[in-house]
Amino acid sequence: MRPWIGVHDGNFPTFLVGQPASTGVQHIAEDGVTGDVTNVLPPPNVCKGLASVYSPSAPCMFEIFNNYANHGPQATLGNPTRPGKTLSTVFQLDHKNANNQYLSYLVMIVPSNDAFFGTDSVHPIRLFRNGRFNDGEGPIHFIVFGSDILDAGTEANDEGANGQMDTAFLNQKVNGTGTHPDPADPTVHKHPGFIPGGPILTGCNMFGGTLNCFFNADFTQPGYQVSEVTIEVVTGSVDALIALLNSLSLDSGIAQSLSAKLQNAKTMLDGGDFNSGCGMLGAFGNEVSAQTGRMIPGGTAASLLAALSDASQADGCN
Ligand SMILES: [Ca+2]
Ligand SMILES: [Ca+2]
Repeated sequence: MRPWIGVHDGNFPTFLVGQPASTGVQHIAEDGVTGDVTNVLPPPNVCKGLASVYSPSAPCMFEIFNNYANHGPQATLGNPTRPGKTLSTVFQLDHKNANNQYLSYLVMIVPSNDAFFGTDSVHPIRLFRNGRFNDGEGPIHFIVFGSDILDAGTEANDEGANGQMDTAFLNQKVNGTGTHPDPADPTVHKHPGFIPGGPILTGCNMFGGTLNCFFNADFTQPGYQVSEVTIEVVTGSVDALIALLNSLSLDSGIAQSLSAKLQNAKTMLDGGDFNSGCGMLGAFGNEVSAQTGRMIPGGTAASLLAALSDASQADGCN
């Protein structure tokens, strides 16, 4: 539910198994509260002012991340998300920016007291290497299994068994209620799974006018798939340049040569190979410059070079 995703320099601390969770991770694991003020659906999702066990002055993940000196963009996606649904977002990153090199994420499991998954402090996802996305290996893709689910250790896993109303998305009415910390283990640890025959595995709730039941939520089953994650390069910066070139009436030999360079650059950039793609854009610029006033009129060349500058900037080539 409501994944938090942030891009940074590789040193942003999220959590460590065996150590107590931060308040920010507690907010995410117990209530899916990431502090994204753009999230307007109930429960109120702002970092501060939660009427709960949390200290009003304690920073939530969103603020911790913004206060981290070497951060890039971050995002919070959606709200309660049903199985099979896809969430996505696009970040504008610069492969040369030291604060755009790694990605971390944290996701709450609902319903639960404090089940979550994500990247720990020492294993953020490396995005760029040698000027290439994923070192030129294509999209980053992986499956999160039930065995990857963690318990934040911040709340007892009562699941409302004794009339408690503490389990988010099942019966909890107010964020932050529950027995804190988890008496079973107050540190982040592998989640033991939901209580067999307990309120979650036998329960249902109404949300958004739909009855949701959780009979298949035993993620301790072998091979249980929780989530599928894909991180890939999205470009398009060269498309405008290609369209401009195609709209011109240049000498066919020159046009073919320039078009080939742009198609190659597009292929390289789409594949995340920024060094080669930027080099190819540079070769395109050199050819345009060399032909300016010869096979390419000066005004036309200026238009191409301006569009090239935009494309180069969008892909961090400058
Ligand atoms: Ca717990
Ligand atoms: Ca709770």
